Amino acid sequence: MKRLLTACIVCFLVTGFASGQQKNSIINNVAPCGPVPTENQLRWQDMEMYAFIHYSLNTYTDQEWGFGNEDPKLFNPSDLDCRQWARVCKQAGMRGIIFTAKHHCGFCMWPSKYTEYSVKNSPWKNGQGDVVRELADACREEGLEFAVYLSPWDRNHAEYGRPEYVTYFRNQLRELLTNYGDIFEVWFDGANGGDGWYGGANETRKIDRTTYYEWPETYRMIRELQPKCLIWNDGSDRGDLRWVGTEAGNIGETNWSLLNHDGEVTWPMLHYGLEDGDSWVPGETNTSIRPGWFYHDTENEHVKSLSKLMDTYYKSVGRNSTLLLNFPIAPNGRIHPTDSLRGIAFNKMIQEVFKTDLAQEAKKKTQGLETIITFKQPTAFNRFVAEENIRYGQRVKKFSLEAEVDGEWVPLKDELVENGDGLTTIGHRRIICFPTVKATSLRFTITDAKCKPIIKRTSVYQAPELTTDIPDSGEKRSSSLHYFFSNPKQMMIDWDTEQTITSFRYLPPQNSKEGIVTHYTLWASTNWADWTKVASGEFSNIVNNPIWQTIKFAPVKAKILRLDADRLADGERMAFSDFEVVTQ
Ligand code: FUL
Repeated sequence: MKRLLTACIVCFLVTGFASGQQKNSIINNVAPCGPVPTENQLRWQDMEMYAFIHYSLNTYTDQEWGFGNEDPKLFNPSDLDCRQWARVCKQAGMRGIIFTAKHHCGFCMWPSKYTEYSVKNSPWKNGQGDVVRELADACREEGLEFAVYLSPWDRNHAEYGRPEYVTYFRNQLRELLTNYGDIFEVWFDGANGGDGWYGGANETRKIDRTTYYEWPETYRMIRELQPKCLIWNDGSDRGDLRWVGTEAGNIGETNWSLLNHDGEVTWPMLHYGLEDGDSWVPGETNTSIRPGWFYHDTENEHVKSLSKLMDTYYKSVGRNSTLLLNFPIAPNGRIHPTDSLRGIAFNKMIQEVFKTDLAQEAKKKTQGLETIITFKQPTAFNRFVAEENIRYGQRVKKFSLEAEVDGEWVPLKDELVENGDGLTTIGHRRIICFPTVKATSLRFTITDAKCKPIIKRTSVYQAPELTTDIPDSGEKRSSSLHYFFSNPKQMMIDWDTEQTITSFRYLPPQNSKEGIVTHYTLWASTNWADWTKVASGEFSNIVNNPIWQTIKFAPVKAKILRLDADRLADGERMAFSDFEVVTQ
């Protein structure tokens, strides 16, 4: 195995290994290694997951990009509820929301005083409404951070392409940065298709992205108005954060948080960062929970599955990036129940996977660049997490992982990485996924680093397998009902609207006793937070005679039902052939 020849000491700052005082003294002696993050970037990186919300006239025209001539009168949601958005996002584990205050069509979701093309000329709330305000308030109530997407490309504005438009754009940005409290990020989409309505000109307008928007001037204004705000810009001027070169929801397995301040940025630089870059510009992985960014009825069946979302998590947060996950708003003004459920299930699964750090109870020994975690007894695990203290720069280039099985060291590979380069870069957090291994010890070896590595934490987990016998995407849909498994022994059933429920019916698997629920508890909730026990008991003789089982109870109001499998006839996961809910 290749090792560094320099005698390096890995500073482990895990609780229990170094006391608080030791921590400080170790850290105080460390010199930064290359570019380092700003306080804003450090805070941002800790957010890990936050939501995008796409909502505009497109929602009513079934488009992804509006042309700029869509009628503001189309904006008239029956049930717009920013609190619902914020609640869903919070339960989905999002720490903030970035809202499309203005998308490419130019329609403003706040009553900007610089244009007539906004909510003020829509029938919604008789033109008195302000979606940006409602969402900013809702975020604050839920303890979420708030941010705005303001499209530089504006297909409505007559002056787009001329200097007057840049003044208009800056005026709008000033409104957003002064009237809505703290803004954690501004998102300047670089898309520019050229053609548009442009106040009736209906033509193609090309701009020079490197000069037209005069970004340095705009950045100065942002820094002055919102000193804690991060700038995302995939245009020519380097902001604080970078795009990762794809909207599919993944960043490179090698991911340096560095770029060069000047010069062209190529796709590999976006996706993998630049090992020797001169500036700290970390990658933000943006993707939508659906195929599109805006809501389309036709995509209701294509909301990303739980396993796809977990894959996205591992390939973003697990690769030294953050995850910006989009929830589109449906025409009624709410997040669709399928998206909410999937988002919530996603967060629950993350909590489930990272619930117990198996390394806590184990013995950890670090010598030079090698750490051995020895378990009390052979232990099954399938996830390894390493975190660098990035405050002092990103240092680790390569590392290896091995498990000791029956006295032999077996190499562990990242199953989400196809190339043969081994394990590369750590950064803020690197999660390595591999098939479950039962081992007595785990060896983590840093084989190449730019400077003396500073590892903040290492941890080990056993994630439940997401196997096909628990469908993570094929929700049962009878009328407006959806269901999913929040864990192998718990099924959630949700409706778009509150129901009065009188019984629940369960048909067990017909050909095997594996997964048959013999003892159950049924819970009801109207808000995901408060649960009322509806019934509990046993399904008598269910194994020998696997027929429909009916649980009857006094009518109960619920939006969500939860079935806990308290005991199974066999196996570790509940299973069923069918179920029904009887409503009044
Ligand atoms: C892209 C835009 O063109 C899409 O409409 C969407 O807003 C996405 C986040 O960025 O560049």
